[in-house]
Amino acid sequence: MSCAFANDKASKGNESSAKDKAAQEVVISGNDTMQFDVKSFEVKAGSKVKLTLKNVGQIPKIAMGHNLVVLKKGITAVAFGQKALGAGANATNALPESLMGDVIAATKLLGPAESETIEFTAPKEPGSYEYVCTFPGHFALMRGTMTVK
Ligand SMILES: [Cu+2]
Repeated sequence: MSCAFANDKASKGNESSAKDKAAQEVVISGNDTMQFDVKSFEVKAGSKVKLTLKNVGQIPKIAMGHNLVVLKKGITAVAFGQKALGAGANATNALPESLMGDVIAATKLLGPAESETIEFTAPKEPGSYEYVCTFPGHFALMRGTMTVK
């Protein structure tokens, strides 16, 4: 009786295709002049993505923190940045919980010399997906596009 149900995984989109190899890695840094060094990158639809954000600046987090938030299709970085402000985004909570419905993946807010690596699955639907830093005001400059092919 021990393992009788071990294979009883629900059919939850279990796609183990042959091309499902190692995760694609993307490394992006943010700096004290509110810039991402990578403003666009490409991923394969449905593949695993390993994304690292590094804050390479020196200004304290409370004044120049950075995160990277990948948005669902059709949501622009600018519109989302404004929405975040409207929802109360601030220097310690840059990404209010109430906005997570628009988000594919997000790093936490990083201070100087910090980095974080997140993993997510790229959308299956090809197209452009914008990303943004939601530290208040940064969306004006800190944004880019993930292209899913
Ligand atoms: Cu930022």
